[in-house]
Amino acid sequence: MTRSGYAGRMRWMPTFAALLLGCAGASTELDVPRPVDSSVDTSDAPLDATGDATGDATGDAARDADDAARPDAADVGSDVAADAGSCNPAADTCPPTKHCDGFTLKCADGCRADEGCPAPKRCDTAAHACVECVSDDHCPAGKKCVGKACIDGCDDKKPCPGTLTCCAGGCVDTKINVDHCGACASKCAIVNGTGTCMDGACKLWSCSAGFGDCDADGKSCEKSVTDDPAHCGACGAICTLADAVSSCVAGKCAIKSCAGGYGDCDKNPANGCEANLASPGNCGACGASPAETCNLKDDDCNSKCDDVAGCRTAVHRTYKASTGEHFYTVSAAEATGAGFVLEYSPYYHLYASAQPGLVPFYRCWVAGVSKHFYTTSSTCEGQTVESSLGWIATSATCGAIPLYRLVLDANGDHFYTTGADERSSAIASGYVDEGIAGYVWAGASG
Ligand SMILES: [Ca+2]
Ligand SMILES: [Ca+2]
Ligand SMILES: [Ca+2]
Ligand SMILES: [Ca+2]
Repeated sequence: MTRSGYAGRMRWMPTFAALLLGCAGASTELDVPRPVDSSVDTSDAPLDATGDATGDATGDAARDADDAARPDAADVGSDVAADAGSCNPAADTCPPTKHCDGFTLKCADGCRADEGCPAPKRCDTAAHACVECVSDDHCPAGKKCVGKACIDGCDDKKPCPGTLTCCAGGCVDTKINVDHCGACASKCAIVNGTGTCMDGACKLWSCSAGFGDCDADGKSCEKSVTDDPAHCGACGAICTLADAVSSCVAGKCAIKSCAGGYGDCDKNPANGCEANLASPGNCGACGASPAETCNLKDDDCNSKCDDVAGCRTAVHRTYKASTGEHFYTVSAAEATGAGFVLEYSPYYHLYASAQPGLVPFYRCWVAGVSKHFYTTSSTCEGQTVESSLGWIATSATCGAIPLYRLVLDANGDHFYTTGADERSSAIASGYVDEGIAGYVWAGASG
């Protein structure tokens, strides 16, 4: 070791140099502190050449000889040992788990090298702390050293392990990664849905609420299933509501309109237009119960036409054996007077007043045979008009039944019956069928 070696030591801790040199037994000339390093080096030369000559030749000679046999590090180590624990930060020989503190020049806690840390930790030689990593090289593939810790990351110099690909600084499996499906930045995007990356190809995973993959291409949820009655709530979910034209509202089947004669009276679209609007309580409209009136219609939808009192008038059937005349009258007294015997009271009914579709049923007198007959002819077919019994139907309306007309040529008696069997019997006994006189009602109402 030369004198410059001592000068170098003085560079780190000039104020401590006296103690160090004193312990080593160096010459007192070197004990003089040098305030500035550079000046030490330059001023040492003339010092050694002159005033130091004696000192160098004596005290230094023995130590220099010892120095020559050992490397500087060992030399310093021995100095540290000799100096009761002192060390040299520039040639740290502290145990690996410790380091030479630059201020105290003593071994302090904190690693000085990797071997001072439990594997696989590394020594952060600046902070003298055991850390996971100091540089990217200390991290496995697919991880980078950030903040002394290996975290996921990659770049050109730090590739990903195995078959993973470095995309946007991260290691991904492009076979399954939805953001990098098949290739970096190839995002697996599904129209109105979410996708999944399978073997590098983007596949439909699920559709967003209200949409469906109705063309089943597995790539898009192209169809809104909230407003199409053919795809209502789901693809192919057809709205088929009873007696209704369906619509789809918010993904549920709804009634656009009802078939004629039907109504959605319970406001429950599931059972369609469930109400027959020709039923009691829903007569003509939901909840409607119109009153029955004399109009040849079942106003209250109870399947009984004009089932209300006062619509019809009773016609009695009577017979006079002495003349063989069948007589029909609305007068009960007339039906039993002048030798007439009541057969049916009432026999049938006519309407008491005019209604659409009804015509007067005239009572006529045939002077030639002194008998009555009945016809819708306003001129009594050329005979004498006596009166009108009431109003008769020309078709089987409102529960009307046929009133058959026959005549017996032998005495000119006109016979009217509502019984087909009786008509047949009459024909069998000599009466001639004259067809249907009109349509009458068996009951006073209904
Ligand atoms: Ca599709
Ligand atoms: Ca309904
Ligand atoms: Ca009725
Ligand atoms: Ca009616």
